[in-house]
Amino acid sequence: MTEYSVKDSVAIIQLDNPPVNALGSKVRSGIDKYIKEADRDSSVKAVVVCGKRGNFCAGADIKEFDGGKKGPWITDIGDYFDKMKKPVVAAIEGVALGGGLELALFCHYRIAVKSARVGQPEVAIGLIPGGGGTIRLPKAAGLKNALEIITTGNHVSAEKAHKMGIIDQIVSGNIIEEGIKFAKSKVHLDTSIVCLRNKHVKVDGDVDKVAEAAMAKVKSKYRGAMAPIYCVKSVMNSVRVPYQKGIELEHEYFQDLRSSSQSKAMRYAFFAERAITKWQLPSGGNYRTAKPLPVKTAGVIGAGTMGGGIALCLITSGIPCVLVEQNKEFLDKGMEAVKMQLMGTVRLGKMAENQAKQCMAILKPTVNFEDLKNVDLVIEAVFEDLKLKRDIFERLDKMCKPETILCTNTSTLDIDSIATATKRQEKVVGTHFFAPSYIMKLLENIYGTKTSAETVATVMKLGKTIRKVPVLVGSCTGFVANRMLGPYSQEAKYCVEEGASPSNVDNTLMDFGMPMGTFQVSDLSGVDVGFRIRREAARKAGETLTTKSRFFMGERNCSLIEALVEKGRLGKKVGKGWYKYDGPRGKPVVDPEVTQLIEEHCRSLGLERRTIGSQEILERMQYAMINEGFKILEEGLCTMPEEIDIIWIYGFSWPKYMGGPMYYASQIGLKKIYEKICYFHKTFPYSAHWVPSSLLAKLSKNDVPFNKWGQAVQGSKL
Ligand code: 3H9
Repeated sequence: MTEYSVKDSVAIIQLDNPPVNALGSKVRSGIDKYIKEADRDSSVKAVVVCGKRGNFCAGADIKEFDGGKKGPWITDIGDYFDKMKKPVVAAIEGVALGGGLELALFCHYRIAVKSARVGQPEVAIGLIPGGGGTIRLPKAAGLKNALEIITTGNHVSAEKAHKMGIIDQIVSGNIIEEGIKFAKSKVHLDTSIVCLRNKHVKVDGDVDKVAEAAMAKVKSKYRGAMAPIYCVKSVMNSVRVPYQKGIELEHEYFQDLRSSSQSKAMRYAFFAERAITKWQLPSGGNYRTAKPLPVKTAGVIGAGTMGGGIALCLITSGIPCVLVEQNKEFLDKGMEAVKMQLMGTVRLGKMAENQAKQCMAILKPTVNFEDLKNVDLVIEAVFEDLKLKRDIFERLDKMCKPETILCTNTSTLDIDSIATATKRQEKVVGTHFFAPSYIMKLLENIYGTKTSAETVATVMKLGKTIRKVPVLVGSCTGFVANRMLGPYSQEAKYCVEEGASPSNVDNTLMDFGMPMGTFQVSDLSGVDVGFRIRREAARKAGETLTTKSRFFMGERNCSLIEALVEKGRLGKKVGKGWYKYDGPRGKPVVDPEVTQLIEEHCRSLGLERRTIGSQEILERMQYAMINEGFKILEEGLCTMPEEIDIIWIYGFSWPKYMGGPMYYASQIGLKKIYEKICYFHKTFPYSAHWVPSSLLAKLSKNDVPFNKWGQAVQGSKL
């Protein structure tokens, strides 16, 4: 766990806790023991603290947070470091995160290789740094930098950290040798001068104003989340109260947050994000055995909003991309949008201008389909039209080299129905991006009956390369994300038909923690988009949808979308939809015309309206979607509830501090949810989404804990 050796009169304390040298209780005990041993040994003149396997330390062992406090706490060990007369040097490679950076901040000096990263990412798991970081990082980096690092949780490169004063020297070569050399050069210096405990915090401007601005920023940026607020409070203590008091308050806040439901949910989400990388196919292939193919070049078909965004993801990740459109006009329009998006990234300071130029240089726009001949992977992003997609796949199959993987960005169509147009079904896979595709993190990868494990491994790896969170799911109409979104948004409309207003619904969702309400999203993506999807479904079913249709395909129907489209209310792009907008950047404003439209719609259909409270809105929207989630598990389209939760977190911005809908269900209690679903099924018999999932029935009856749901899904006894 922690190793000790002496070389050249320098003691080396090396953290050894695979995979990332987390500061578990045994590691902390080891550091505590060895720092005292180094201090006692008169032949030792200095100490180097470092980590094994190319990493310094990724912070506390998050798994230990669910139990009680064990072993010495990092600040207690740090107090001993502070008293040491022998210089202690943190020699950093890989990462020094969370408690890892805090450990380094207790050392008198910090050196790092250029590729190292440091940070305090505790906020991402609903915590504040609890090992002195909120008090000592401001002393090393200044108040402003510390606030930024601690409230965002962002990693900082070694070079940037050096400029901020966190790192004393950037080194190259063997990190232990460099550590020894550096430590020896400091042997005769007074350690109390460099000890961070004794340093003052650099403050730019008035302390109260800095605090006010930081608080306002985190409250608006992370609405509803507790940890960022505590981060600001605790960092401000570094300039407001004496050192020891600051450390004590930090510990108090940390412990409160550690036992909070928000942090528990976020810790769950952290491990869920890692669990879903361990995918498996029903046919047997899995993440361990399947080798991804290299993707050195790629192609995208369709330069519309989706295709352009996907091309951007590829080129900004260094993958040369051929972008194909059917004609020059569409291609030019698409290229202009890609350029604008890149320029926006430059303006935001997220990319240097020459980097943007390099990205554009590896994007090849073309109207010649043949240019896709030699790419390693193609992503088709054309209209949601099966015949068109099948034609494209048939052409691609004939033209592309045999190794090329063919991906479809369909959001609804069954993968097999597209794959069967080719003679390489094992190389056909769904890669469903979410709008806006350059920004949204989720990549829903969908396997068909014949998709090979090698193909899946390739798109899972590609997802990571292009900075997405890839989740593997089975194929069905709408896949996991849109299939669950269906009942969720249908219930929103039914609530409006029964008496709520669109703003009642949206405000309820935003109070819960969603960044936007469902009607605001509909306005943003275009009311006509939903309208066209419904019209197409009606056409296929041989039905006609009108503003008066109470039933559609044998189920309850709400035709408010048709009523809005009839009045030209197509969404934000035309300044009016469910709300009205003052210009393209305007905020949604309640429009009396819509209120009147809804009331008239209900009157003409003889629908009675009543007051609907926020609890009912939430229960109907969320339980309908959770019920669908259990059906998805039951059908084996996901292998674990974590996959569904990550899809909602990264695809629809479900608040991480609520852990995802399936985790949320486990916190409410399955029995309660099941009973409510049965009640809604009785009350609203014409909605298939209220037919209770039989898996949910079984799990709730047997009170199966969340961590056993996956086994239940895979068929073992409940
Ligand atoms: C803290 O420090 C509190 C202090 O302020 C106060 C107390 C001192 N614990 O992400 P990967 C596992 S709070 C336990 O796939 P990568 C992870 O689950 C902590 N396990 O690799 C996975 O396991 P498995 C603050 C951890 O290369 C494996 O390591 N620190 C921890 O893409 C590989 O992880 C953080 O929040 C941990 N701390 O990324 C840092 N970290 O193979 C959290 C990782 O079984 N960690 N694991 O699935 C990270 O950000 C990334 O893991 C890291 C590596 C960048 C380090």
